[in-house]
Amino acid sequence: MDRETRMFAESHFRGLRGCLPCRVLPTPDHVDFIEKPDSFSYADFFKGYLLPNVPCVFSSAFTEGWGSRRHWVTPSGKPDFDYLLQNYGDVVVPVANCGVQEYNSNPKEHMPLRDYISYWKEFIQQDYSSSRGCLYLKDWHLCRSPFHADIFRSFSWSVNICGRKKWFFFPPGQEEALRDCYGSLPYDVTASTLLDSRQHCSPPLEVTQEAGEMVFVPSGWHHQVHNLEDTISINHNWVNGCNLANMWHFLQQELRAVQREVSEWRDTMPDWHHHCQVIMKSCSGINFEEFYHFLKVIAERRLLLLATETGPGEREGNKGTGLGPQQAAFDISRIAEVLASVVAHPDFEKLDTSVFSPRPEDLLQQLEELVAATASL
Ligand SMILES: O=C(O)CCC(=O)C(=O)O
Ligand SMILES: [Fe+2]
Repeated sequence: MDRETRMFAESHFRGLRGCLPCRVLPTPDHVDFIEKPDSFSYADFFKGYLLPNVPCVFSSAFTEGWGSRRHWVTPSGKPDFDYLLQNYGDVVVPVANCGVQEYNSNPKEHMPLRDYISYWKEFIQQDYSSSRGCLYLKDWHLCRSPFHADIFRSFSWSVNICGRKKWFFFPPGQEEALRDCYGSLPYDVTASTLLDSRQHCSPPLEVTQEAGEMVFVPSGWHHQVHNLEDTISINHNWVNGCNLANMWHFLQQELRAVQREVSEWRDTMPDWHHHCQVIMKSCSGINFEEFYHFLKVIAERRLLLLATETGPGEREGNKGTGLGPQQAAFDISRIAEVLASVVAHPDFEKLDTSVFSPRPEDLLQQLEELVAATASL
């Protein structure tokens, strides 16, 4: 990240005055397609998509050099089962049954990839049907995934190594109009039974993703994905200074939901707040203590980077290869803002933070001092 981009980003967040970005920006009416890697920089991505939190699609030119696009795919563009079998046949993979709904997801089983590939070949031979139903290999997706937003409101990218997918995107907040009378989100946003509720929100943004193309999924955008043909894709999720506040907002919502569920025991259980954190951990995968630990680990890495990389000639970052001091300084300013809110949260105050190292208030003070010191970096 260069200095100008960081200044742009920091003034963007100052302008939001603590509001979540997704609540204030208008929704685009289309998804941008980015054609040429040579004329598109990380700063362009940061300013055009990460900060405003809007989706985009990168052309297959961006993934042309990927080994998986050469090795996993036959010359006719189909999954290369022989190659996958030879190289990964023994790997045990999680497989979901898409025909069976279990809450808002699908039941999963584990099997060696070779068994999954036998199933897949048979499925193709039987004209895309099987008495075993439509089985979905997690991470190497084979069929549609239910409507969801990504874990912890992370960003993600998804590349089709081969095959095509259809994406439906709803900007943050629009999913509220799709909830049923119990507050649950629909399993399938394309279901005809949903047409009524879909009248209350704008139509989703639709994208057809071709082989080699990469879709950027912004934070908190609900989406549903359909495989249009035999498809292998690689996905990656991440959080940075741009969506960290969204993650914290999401975790507070999760805790409130737990507290609502078990509110009737509040007065009879002396350690009710502690139990809410335990339940939150098991339902959401993380609790407030772990979130503090997450902030701490990232903050310490950024502090280290700033301490070692702020010599002359280092200030603009490593021309796209590493994080660079400007991004580190930006992330620290965002962590400081979020940590200030964490420390002041009544449920965080109930934790025994005297055993945390460093103490949250001390880390916050250190970060705030650094924010002041790096303002002119
Ligand atoms: O491609 C798919 O089937 C779903 C990808 C996705 O949205 C995810 O893994 O979060
Ligand atoms: Fe997703």
